[in-house]
Amino acid sequence: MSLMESISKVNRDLSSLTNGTIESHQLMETRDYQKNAVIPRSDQLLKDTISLTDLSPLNEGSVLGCLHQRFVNDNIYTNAGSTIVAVNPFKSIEELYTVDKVLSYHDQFEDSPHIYKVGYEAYNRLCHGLGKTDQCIIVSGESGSGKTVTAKHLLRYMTTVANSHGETVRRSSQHSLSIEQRILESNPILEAFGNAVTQRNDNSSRFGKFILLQFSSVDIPYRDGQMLGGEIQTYLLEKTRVVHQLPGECNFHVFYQIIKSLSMAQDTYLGDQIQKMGENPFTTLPDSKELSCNRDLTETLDAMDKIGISEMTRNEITRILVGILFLCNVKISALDEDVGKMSKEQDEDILESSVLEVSQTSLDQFADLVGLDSSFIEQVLLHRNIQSGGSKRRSVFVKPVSKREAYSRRDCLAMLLYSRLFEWLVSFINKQIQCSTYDNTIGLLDIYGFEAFNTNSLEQLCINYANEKLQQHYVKHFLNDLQKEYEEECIDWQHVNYTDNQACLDILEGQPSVFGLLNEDVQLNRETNTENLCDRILELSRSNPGYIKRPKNFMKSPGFTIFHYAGHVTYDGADLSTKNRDNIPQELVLMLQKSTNSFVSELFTGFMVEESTGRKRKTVLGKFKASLDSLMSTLHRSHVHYIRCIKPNTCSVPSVFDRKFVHSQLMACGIIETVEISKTGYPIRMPYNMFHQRYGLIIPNSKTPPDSDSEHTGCMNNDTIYEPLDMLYHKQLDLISHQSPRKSNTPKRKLRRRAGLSDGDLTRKCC
Ligand code: AOV
Ligand code: MG
Repeated sequence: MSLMESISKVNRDLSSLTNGTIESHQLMETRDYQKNAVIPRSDQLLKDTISLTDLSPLNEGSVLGCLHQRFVNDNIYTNAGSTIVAVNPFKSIEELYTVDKVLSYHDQFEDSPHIYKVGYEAYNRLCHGLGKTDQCIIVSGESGSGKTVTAKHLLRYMTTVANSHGETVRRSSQHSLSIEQRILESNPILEAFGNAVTQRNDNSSRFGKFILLQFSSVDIPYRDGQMLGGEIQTYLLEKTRVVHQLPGECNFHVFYQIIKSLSMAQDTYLGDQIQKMGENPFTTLPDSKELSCNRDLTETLDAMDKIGISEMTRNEITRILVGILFLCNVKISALDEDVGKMSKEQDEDILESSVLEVSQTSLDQFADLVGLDSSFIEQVLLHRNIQSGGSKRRSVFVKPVSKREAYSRRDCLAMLLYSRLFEWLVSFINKQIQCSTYDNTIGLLDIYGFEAFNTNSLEQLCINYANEKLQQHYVKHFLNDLQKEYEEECIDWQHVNYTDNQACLDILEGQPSVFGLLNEDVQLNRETNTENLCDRILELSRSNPGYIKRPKNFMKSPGFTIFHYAGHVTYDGADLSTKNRDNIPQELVLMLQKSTNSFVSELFTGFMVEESTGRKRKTVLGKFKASLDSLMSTLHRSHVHYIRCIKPNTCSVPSVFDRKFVHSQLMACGIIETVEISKTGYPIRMPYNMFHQRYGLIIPNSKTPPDSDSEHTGCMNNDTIYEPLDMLYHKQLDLISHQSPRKSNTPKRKLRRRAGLSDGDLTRKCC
């Protein structure tokens, strides 16, 4: 029998072990696989266990089988050591998220895996000062895996269990919504402005969000662990979406909400404006399933109202949004242009000497809505300022721009307005929810998931870099540091190998790196030649061969392929440098500052554009990296909890569990290694001095408390006692936190073996 035949046979035999969930035609099917693609499996596959650490044998097959079995039974959450795996059901399972459920986890009546349990653990640690008191919950997973929904449920959990007990925190005289309600109301606003339909997710977050919930200290009587406020930090809104969307994708939700709502409101000014424009007023908006599935504008405006945005400001915001749509419809053409005879390339490269004109109707509408004069806008769109001379005798010349540049100035204006509006909203929300004095925090991180499209640009580079950073934090913090700690404490430990993504991060942000080369182009103000830039980037493969590669169609479309932890992605080199430069012409900002509309001019008060060149010139990548570095510092200061979201299939439909697809996600994020380490490791750790403070009384011959967190004098007498005490410490903690006793008995068995004791001896020795 050939190798292929035997593998096929094994495959058939193994299939016959499965239960009735497998269709009969699948049992009959014969497929050929490479030997290393076959995963061993056993009847454990049928086991619906709440914790992957209980699986034996523990391997990719049994983990996959267990998650599948639970998914079929609507048990979407499973423990993987201290991490929770959440498989997106793509259907509503209401009983999972009732208020009773929240309370049953809060009161510890329930212990089965759930995101509320993670919420409980974070809140409990914060309240009882176990180790680092600041907490962070990282929700990760690929695009459409359920991070945003998970983060919303967690936020609801926190606002329910830590609410201000009816005490209304008033920030403005006319609004008396409690702080928790305000925090919750920020969600629909930011989703409307920051989420959009993508190829992967109908409600994809196009910005990263880190919400830091602020709590009172446990020492304040009657106010222990009370939520006092919050602060939202956002990361890189994908503003290019305002002017350009990939095929099958849409603009931000709020635009569709506006069209749907205003086109019905005929007797209003904006409604009339839209009616006048005919059937398809906004050619720049792609058709969208949005119109049927999206929230209504009134919901977004209601949330704005509740959070304290006045009716006048809400109207101004709506006007700006409609204005942006009109602006995107502005057409630019040359007066001497014979459009019919020109090729696309000729059309885009119309010489600077050609006199350009702008379609007046859309421009007038835009000008009216944002409080500017249309001839002033036309002047700014079609001319650029050139400065000459030193700082003392600086002169400014005005030069006409090419058609291509005029369009890019128009797009820049639209993106600038939208991104400032988004920043204004975040800052307004923060003013409404922030508390100046607080003691501890719980951070919830919901960042855009890993993305690989047919065409990937700077946005995907940033998104995938952010995911690499989070993966590195996980690998370093959980898989590496934990094992190092065991080794340092001389615990009998068999090192578990894991995939480190440091080499990929070196390619992205090291010296030299993709980021370095892209930034250098901007700082030295190099004329960008895409092919040359990509060639320089591909040179990086010399130092790190397995992580970057020349794509097959390089000659046709220069770019580079990066092998990320979650899969390989080919980045198109074409617009990378321009997007990274993100040049905002000063003239645009000065124009907006002169708007007669006070809200528009307020948006740009104090807004500074970047210097065009020099080492200090900030780039998009530079700013993004700095914001992520700051996030990483926050994570390092906090006790981190992980939730790994898994997408069960690529079609976003319920009841389909694509094993191959799920397997690739489990492998990429290191779940198998996590489970292995957790199974043999210790689930709870505590500084020595805190241990002594709690248990010193029962430690034989221990009088002196240790001097510091790491000093273990007084916590043990000798090796024999130390080890059983270690067990006692877990046992006591289990009792104190009312958690069920640890399921895994591996450390106990190990200790017994090493100390030569039976279970009974262990207990006697401890107590
Ligand atoms: P993401 O945040 O991980 O993607 P979402 O949280 O937006 O993904 O989830 C995508 C869709 O999956 C949602 O719109 C829901 O329809 C469904 N879904 C997710 N979690 C649940 C759940 N617990 N119960 C029911 N349906 C769910 V992205 O932002 O694209 O990275 O960038
Ligand atoms: Mg999301």
